[in-house]
Amino acid sequence: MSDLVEQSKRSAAFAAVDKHVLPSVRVLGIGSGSTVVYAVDRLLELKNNNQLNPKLVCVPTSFQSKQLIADAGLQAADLDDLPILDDAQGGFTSIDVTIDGADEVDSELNAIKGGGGAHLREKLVANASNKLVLIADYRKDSQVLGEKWSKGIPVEVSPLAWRTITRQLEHMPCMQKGSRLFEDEHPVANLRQAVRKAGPVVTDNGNFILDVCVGNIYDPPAVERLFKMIPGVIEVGIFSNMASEAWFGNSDGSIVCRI
Ligand code: ABF
Repeated sequence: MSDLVEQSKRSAAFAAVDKHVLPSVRVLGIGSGSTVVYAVDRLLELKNNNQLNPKLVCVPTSFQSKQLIADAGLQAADLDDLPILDDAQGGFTSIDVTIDGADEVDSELNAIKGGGGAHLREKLVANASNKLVLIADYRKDSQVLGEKWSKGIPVEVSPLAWRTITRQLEHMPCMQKGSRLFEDEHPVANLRQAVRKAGPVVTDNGNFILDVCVGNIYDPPAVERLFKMIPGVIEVGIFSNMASEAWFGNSDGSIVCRI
């Protein structure tokens, strides 16, 4: 990875943490991936300067993020062990803000996630958060999903029916009610393989991942819903209308925040 890319991940992560992890934040979701490592670096600096809430609790989205939290000496908690923030108002969120990476983010803040295979837990944590803030380098910033991320939409599936689900995904129509959902007439779903042909990648939850190539995605919420309806699909790596902000580090050292 070039220094420029690493520097841009770091600057996006630091800026997002500085804006959102104020001493008032009690519960923080911690995403997964290499950009989030920089976010935790910044949290550690703030902790050492006594600038974090002393009661801060962090909610991990993967074994990797659990380890990052532990290594930084921060307190971890599981999502369902936390109280609901605004119970009296009938809400369901228990996390103030979650900071997470992404594989691609479009102009409306829809995202592809799951390149690291953690999108089930990432979506559960994002859904339970008042705010989802994405952090990424300039290579992930796009107008239309699929423009930049060419590896396909990560779909976590039950190992019991992955071949059936593969066929069903590959027969998914690209049009619905006269409008185009995605570019390719014939989607291709690839079972994600471990390095050196060591068999399928198995997620933290014991499932497989299909990477579904469809070209550009013109209607992310509709594609997310369609894929999600297939029995055996556990979670789809399209996060439509979930993020409230995305921070991108640019190659010239500047930072862009999209809202
Ligand atoms: C997680 O890590 C994922 O949803 C996404 O696939 C990936 C991004 O990783 P990186 O920050 O290393 O590009 O956030």
